[in-house]
Amino acid sequence: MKQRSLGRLFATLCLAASIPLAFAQNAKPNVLFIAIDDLNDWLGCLDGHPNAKTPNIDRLAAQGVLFENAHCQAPICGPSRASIFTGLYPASTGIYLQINDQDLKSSHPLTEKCALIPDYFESHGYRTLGVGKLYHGGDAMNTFDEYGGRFAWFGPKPEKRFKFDPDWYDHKIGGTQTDWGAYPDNDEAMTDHNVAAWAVEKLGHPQNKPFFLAVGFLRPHVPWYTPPDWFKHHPLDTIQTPPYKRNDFDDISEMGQRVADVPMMPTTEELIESGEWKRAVQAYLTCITWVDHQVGKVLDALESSAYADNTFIVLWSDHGYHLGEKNRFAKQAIWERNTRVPLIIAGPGIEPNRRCAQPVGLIDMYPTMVELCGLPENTMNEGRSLVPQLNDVSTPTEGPAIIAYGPVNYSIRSERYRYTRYEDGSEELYDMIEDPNEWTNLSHRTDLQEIIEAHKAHIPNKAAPLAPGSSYDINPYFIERQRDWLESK
Ligand SMILES: [Ca+2]
Ligand SMILES: [Ca+2]
Repeated sequence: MKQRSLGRLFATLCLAASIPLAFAQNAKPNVLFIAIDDLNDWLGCLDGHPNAKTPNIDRLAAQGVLFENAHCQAPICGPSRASIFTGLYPASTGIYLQINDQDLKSSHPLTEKCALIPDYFESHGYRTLGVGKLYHGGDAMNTFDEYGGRFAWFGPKPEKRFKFDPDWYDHKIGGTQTDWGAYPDNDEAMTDHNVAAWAVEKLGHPQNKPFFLAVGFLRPHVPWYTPPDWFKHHPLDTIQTPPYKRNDFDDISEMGQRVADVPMMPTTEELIESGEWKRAVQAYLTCITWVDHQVGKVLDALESSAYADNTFIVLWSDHGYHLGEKNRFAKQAIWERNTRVPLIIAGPGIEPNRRCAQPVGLIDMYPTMVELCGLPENTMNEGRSLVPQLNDVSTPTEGPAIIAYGPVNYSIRSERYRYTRYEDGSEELYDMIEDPNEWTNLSHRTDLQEIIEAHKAHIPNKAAPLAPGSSYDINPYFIERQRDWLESK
């Protein structure tokens, strides 16, 4: 996308003394809502990894506000997306774990009553369009006026795995799509290629109503396959592995380790032994560069469309991912790299090239978009509108980001600290400025008890029991506990 000219930008800013006033009742802006699956903070603009190559997402960040301390509300697809689309916290709905999509609305009196994002926009005069992975499952796609398809769930798959199969290891339990390598031969076979093409086509069509267009990309979700040509962006000899400390778990509880234990997934020690760590990192980075390119096509299409000047762009990922830190290659934990996500908001009246360090949640996107578009506030929304931060990035948010993993494990992320409390009461506290890798658990420091108490106060007092339809079979701890959580009232 070409940089907007300064004159044009200045004119836009003058029109928009504050963002919500920018649009009269009858001239509603559009929304382009871009979801990326399993993308951690390995973006050029987020400084998450020295090899990150994401020119298109970086240029979007340069056009708006990059929330550099944004977090999911649950560290796995289903509940994270349920929280985003309902505007409700997992502790309110009971959707902490994967849930069958047909149960999303009926799982709790609150979700039954709430309007999912597309429904809310539709009821306020919008045409809603969606394509690719938005909700975790398929049924809720009916909430869009027009849905372009999901294409293949995991993307194209070769007949045989290239690098990793849990069946090769005696001690592995369960199946995983995790694998990496160059596949298929051409871009056209990739899910994301088709998702981008559908969105580009829609942006070329005249719309007689304001639109909400949601575009859900699949990579870098496993398997980490991209066509061979994409690997040239990340030559193996340039790849740096992320920081890993062998005795890192010495100062955390057994419960903390159990909650994060996903036996089917590769461990760092295994990939060090097989010599595959760098290749796994290379493939994940390549998938990110691949998806960045697809995002770029959609941004280009918007820029050259009739909607370039009256469309808000919101780009996010549903949760983060470990690529060897903490002896794991997985999501499904409540450490920083599992919950920190890209969140960028750009559009008319939003100052370009700003970074907001305030803690925010993906749950805040719903009320933010509602306010940006001048729709009436949805009083059921539990998130906070980020319009004050879009107007001035130094405006403090009212509280930290709250992340749940099951009804009894929480992580609270403030501007500086990350506090975590597990089911058995064991705790972790990290100073994210001094210790960005979360290597030194400070929860036993007597001089920090006040800080701990201040964070602990944000753990929900009441947690809804596990929503019916939840099922989670990848982690022994959750398999053991979820029946109790379903029954607890
Ligand atoms: Ca995901
Ligand atoms: Ca440690």
